[in-house]
Amino acid sequence: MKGYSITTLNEFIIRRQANIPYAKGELSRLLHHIGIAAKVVNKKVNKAGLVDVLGEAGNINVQGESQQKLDVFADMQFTAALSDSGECCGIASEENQEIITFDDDLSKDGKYIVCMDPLDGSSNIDVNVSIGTIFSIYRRISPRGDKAQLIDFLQEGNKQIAAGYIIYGSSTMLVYTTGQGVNGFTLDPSIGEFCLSHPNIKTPETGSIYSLNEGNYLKFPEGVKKYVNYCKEEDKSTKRPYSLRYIGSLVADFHRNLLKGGIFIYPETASSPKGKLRLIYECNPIAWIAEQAGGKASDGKNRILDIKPETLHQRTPFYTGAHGMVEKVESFI
Ligand code: AHM
Ligand code: MG
Repeated sequence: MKGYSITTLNEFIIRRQANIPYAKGELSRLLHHIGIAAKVVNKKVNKAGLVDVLGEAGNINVQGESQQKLDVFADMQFTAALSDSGECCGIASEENQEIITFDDDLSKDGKYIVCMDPLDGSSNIDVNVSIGTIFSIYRRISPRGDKAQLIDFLQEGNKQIAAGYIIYGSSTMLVYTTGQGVNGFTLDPSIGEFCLSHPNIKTPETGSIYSLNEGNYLKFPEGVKKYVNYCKEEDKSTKRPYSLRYIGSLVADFHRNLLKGGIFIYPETASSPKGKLRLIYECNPIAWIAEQAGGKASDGKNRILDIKPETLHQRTPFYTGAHGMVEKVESFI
């Protein structure tokens, strides 16, 4: 009987490294550590409901450990993995107001910084709906050997070295890019490895799904209202009316649209004039993946990846997905 061949995430990362001249393996090690943290967080996410039940009395579970909220747990796990890698001198996370610098000699010498949303869509945890982790890696600007500084984190998205997300869904997947296309790996729980399942992902040029929180319709800008109405109009030649699909978990909404063809919109609204989503650890990594898969990402007018961040937790309106659909909504705006 012939065995079947699989490509694990680590093997893939190492093969890719060979394509980059002078690569010394630092980025590969960093990605490898992100993969490990993803597996640990995945295990915890899978047990979330169970742990909550067991932990009800005084928030202490049967092992005597105090309960942590999953997003705090994910933040700690990814922070530890990045610190352990020795390749990363600091991180910015949705969970922390300020940047965190790793000040041991090895990490201070690290070339990279990481921006992350350790557990996005966390309002979905309690109801067993898909959630995700988003990450983005940059080469530092400050000199190696020094502490990481804020300027290392306020770089345009077009300077990203690697970006990706993990979706904890009906199966767990890690999707990432280093600027040579987008590849997806599904976690095979029986062997505990992310295995290449979606090589060279390309998103359809146009699609028939639109994803946004339409409950906010009355607060949308006029152009977005017009686009929403356009999505609902009957026109067989453009497959309209489109289907509305909205999970309320950016990673899950984006991932579905990436594979099936669609647009994700989180616009500015009357109550959030800058939108809701954060530029550096939510929009930039997703935008780069969209572009690498042949799609598009904008704030309605400008390319997301060209926006110069001014603050760590800066928000931006976000329109991303199939190229043709993002162009269309921009034409309404
Ligand atoms: P979070 O970072 O607090 O989890 O919020 C981000 C999430 C995204 O995953 C999702 O796209 C959006 O918030 C949903 O917001 P809303 O509930 O306003 O539709
Ligand atoms: Mg988030």
